Amino acid sequence: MHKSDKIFIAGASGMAGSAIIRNLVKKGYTHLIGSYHSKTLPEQKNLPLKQIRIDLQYQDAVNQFFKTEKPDYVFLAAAKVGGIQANNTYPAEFIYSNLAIQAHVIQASFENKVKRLLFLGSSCIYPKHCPQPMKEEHLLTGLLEPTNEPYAIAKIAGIKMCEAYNRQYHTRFLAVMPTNLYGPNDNFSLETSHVLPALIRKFHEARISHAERVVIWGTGSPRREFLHVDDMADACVHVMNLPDSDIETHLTHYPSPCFVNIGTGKDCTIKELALLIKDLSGFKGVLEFDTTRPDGTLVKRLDVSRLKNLGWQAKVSLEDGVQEIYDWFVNESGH
Ligand code: GFB
Repeated sequence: MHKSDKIFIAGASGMAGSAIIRNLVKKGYTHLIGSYHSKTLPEQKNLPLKQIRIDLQYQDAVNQFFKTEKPDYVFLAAAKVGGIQANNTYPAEFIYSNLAIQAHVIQASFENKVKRLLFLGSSCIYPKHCPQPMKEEHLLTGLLEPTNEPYAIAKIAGIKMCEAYNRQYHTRFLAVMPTNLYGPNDNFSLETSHVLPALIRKFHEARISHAERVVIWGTGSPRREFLHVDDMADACVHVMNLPDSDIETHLTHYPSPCFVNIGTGKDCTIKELALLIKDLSGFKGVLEFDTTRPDGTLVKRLDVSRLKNLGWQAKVSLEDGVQEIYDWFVNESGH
C-alpha cells in the first residue's frame, strides 16, 4: 500500500477496526475511509479519516458506497461479535449478520477492482477437538464447538469466498484468523462480552463495592490465548503489505490456504487469567466458579509459525496488555 492509497476500513468504530486505523495513521497512511454502523469514536475526530455510516447488511448501500468511493484496499473488520453467552443466545444474528456483511463487501470489492482485501476471521473456525497447536491446514477436519458454530460457519464461508474469488477471478483476497482479542474499545457488558473484559469489570467493581466474591463462569480450566488488538492490527497491516511474490506463493496459490493465524502461541487457563486480573485490581475476596455456565472449547492455541515465516511476531505480553486495558477501563468508566 502506498501512503496516499485509498484504504477502506469496514467496522471503523469496533475494537479491531479502530486498532487498524490507529496502526495505519501511525505508519503515515493519509487517505482512510471508515464505515460505522451506530457510533463514531471521539478518538477518531482529528484523524485523516472520512467516516461514513453504512449498514453493511444492505447490499444496495454497500454497492453504492463502493461505486462512489472506489477504495484501493479493504480491511473487512466489520462483524457481529461477542463472547460465549452472546454466541449461544443469538445464533441467528451471528450467522445472518456476518454472512450478509462479508458477502456484500467481498463481492463489491471484486466488482470495483480492489487491489487487495483482508478479511478478519476468528480462531473458532477450527474443530472443537483440533490437534494443538492449531494449524491453518486443520480447517474443516472435524466438528465445530456448538456454542459458536453459527459464527464459525459464517467465518469459514468468508474464507472460502476469498479462496473462490482468488481461484476464479485472480483477486488478492486474504484472510487472518486472530485468537481471542482484547484492547481499547472492547465490549465490557457482562452478558455479551468476552472473558477478559468481563473479568476486568467484575474484579474492579468488586473491589470498589467491597464484595466478598467474584463469579467466574464455567470450571476455570479451559485454556485460551489472548492477543492485544494493537498487535493484531500491526499483523493485519503487515499481511496487507506482503510482497506480491509472498502473496502468490503462500496465500493465493490454490489449494494452499488464503489465511494465516494471528496469535502469541501462548495460552493460560481461565483461572490463571482471573488470578492475574484479581492481583491487578487489589480485590481481596474469593473466586467462585459457576459451573452451570458453559466452558466452550477446552483448548484452542494457534500455531503461529506461518505468520512468523512471513516476518511477523506478537510483541505485547499478557501482563503488560492486561494492565493497560485495566487502566483504560478505569479511565473510561470514570471510577
Ligand atoms: O471469551 P469467551 O466468552 O469466549 O469465554 P470463547 C472464554 C471462557 O471464559 C469460557 C469463561 O470458558 C467462559 O465460560 N468465562 C469465565 C467467562 N468467566 C466469564 C465471564 O464473566 N464472561 C465470559 N464471557 N466468559 C468466543 C466465541 O468463545 O471466542 C466467539 O464464542 C469467538 O465465537 C471468540 O470465537 C474469540 O473463547 O469461549
